[in-house]
Amino acid sequence: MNTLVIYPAVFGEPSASPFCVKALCMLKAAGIEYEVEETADPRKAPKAKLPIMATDDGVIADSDQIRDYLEHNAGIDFDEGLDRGDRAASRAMIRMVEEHIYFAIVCDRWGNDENWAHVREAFFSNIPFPVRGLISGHIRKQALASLNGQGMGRHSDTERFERVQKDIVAIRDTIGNKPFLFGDHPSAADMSVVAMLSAAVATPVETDTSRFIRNDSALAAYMKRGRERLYPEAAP
Ligand SMILES: N[C@@H](CCC(=O)N[C@@H](CS)C(=O)NCC(=O)O)C(=O)O
Repeated sequence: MNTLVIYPAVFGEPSASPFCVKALCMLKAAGIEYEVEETADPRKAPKAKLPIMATDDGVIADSDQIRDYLEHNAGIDFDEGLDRGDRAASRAMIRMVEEHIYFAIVCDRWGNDENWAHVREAFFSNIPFPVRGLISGHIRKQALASLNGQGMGRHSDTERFERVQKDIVAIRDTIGNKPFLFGDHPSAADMSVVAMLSAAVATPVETDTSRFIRNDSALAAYMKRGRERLYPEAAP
């Protein structure tokens, strides 16, 4: 049996992490048997990040490698029907969303004091009260240092939004009049994009990014379609 290990549900999403939501979507689409284990502590994972998937062949870390594993072992092609050009565009789209927009969302959640109050409550409330503040403060400090190292944390709120807004418009323009990014059916990129935009919108206190996505009727319709197809249990 495959076991997908993810962060628990939060803010109306099936997991606090868009990478975990994407992995859930892939497992559902692959049609294989699996169970889900939730943990708030990634330290024992091979790369100290979630999601991971325990399989008969060992532990697979990273949603990208989980995709490779499923495509090689479950006979699925998440980009079925896409030509080479669209497959290339899909890969670039996934990288843009996961390696750029994602970090802006982390800034909005962990850097913004108003959002941090919600994140602290949602992620750390099971830690005993006397040490909760210390542990959550330490983890926040580490998260902000990583954002600084990665670079996104060095931009002002306005600069960050200006960068991410261009990416979001590129997503909207790629969808165009189609139901999904590359056609009538969701492909691998939709799993990343729907999970990531949903994470942005689910951020408790509105930011420029969440407002921009929420107020865009084409994107809102796309996300609704995507959630209904990919993880209907969380669709409104
Ligand atoms: N490239 C990884 C990214 C996974 C990732 O960044 N997970 C975050 C949560 S969204 C995490 O576990 N972070 C823990 C940490 O950095 O300490 C994937 O696609 O699975």
